[in-house]
Amino acid sequence: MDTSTNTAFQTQKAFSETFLNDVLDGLGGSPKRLFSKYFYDQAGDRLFQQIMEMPEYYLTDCELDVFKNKTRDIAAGILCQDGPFDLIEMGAGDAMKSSFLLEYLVKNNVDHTYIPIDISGNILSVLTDKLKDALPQLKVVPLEGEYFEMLDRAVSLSGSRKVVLFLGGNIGNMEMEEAFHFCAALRKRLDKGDILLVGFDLKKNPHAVLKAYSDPAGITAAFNLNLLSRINRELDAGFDIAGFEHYQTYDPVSGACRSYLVSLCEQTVTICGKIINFEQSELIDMEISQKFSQQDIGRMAADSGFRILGEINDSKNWFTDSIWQAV
Ligand code: AVI
Repeated sequence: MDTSTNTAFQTQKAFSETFLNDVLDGLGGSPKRLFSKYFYDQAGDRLFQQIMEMPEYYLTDCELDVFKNKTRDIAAGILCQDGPFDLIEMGAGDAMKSSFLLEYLVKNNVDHTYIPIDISGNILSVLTDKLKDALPQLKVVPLEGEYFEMLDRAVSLSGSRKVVLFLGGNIGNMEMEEAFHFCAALRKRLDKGDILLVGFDLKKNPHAVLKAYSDPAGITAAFNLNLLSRINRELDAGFDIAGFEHYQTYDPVSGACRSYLVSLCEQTVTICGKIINFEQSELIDMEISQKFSQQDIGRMAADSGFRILGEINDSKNWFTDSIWQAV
């Protein structure tokens, strides 16, 4: 085994251990819970791709509307200071939305380096190749790994001011308290004057929200159930997938949109030799997709050490990209 294979093996082993511990902890507690960050194995990535293409799932189209049709406003917001900068994108994926901004910056000869961060090395190499073809003048420094580890690396490499993008409404997949800690941790790594642009899904007609997460074709249900299949595949577990059903809730007052799996009968599941008991109708808390008011966003920015420079909404005012400056 060469060193790189060995390192990859160690990384995979450490990941599996953490995954197992998180699953056993989460299902050993009351209420039972699993972390939605584990949704994204290969099958989960495919299902999420299908979700983004569903007519009911408006988030992607709304943020795409902002980046495609209000590119100049976004650029004006992040170019509040002169000089070169590093544009760091957390969870860049295929940069579907940010490529409109990159194209605009390149066309207008704005000096910057694009630093996409993603957990998937594969997606980063596809993105880097794509950008090399489409925007050969663009300087790209891809960083593969966990958000904060890679952000620390980006900050240590960076000689210029920083603009960080955190798009897609991913901040909604954290509980409010956790989201605040996340923003505060980001702030700690930035200098006064640096910029953070965060995509927030806004509170809206509750029917529209609920429809986006309980689609009639059952793709969101499959996305949730796939985590049980992943646990079966990777952690030597025996979930009977047909013994669970997806259930979605939305509380328009708090803005919390939550998904659960419901155990359809009393059952026992073995995971890596450990026995987990489920009562009939017992829930597993799977994911929060928080929706925000302007006040929520204002409070989060102020409490984590930022001031809001501007908010750019899609044409329906369903989604906002909020531009913050570190104070
Ligand atoms: C990735 N994230 C912003 C999605 C969301 O809307 O919370 C994940 C998702 N879960 C169900 N559908 C989409």
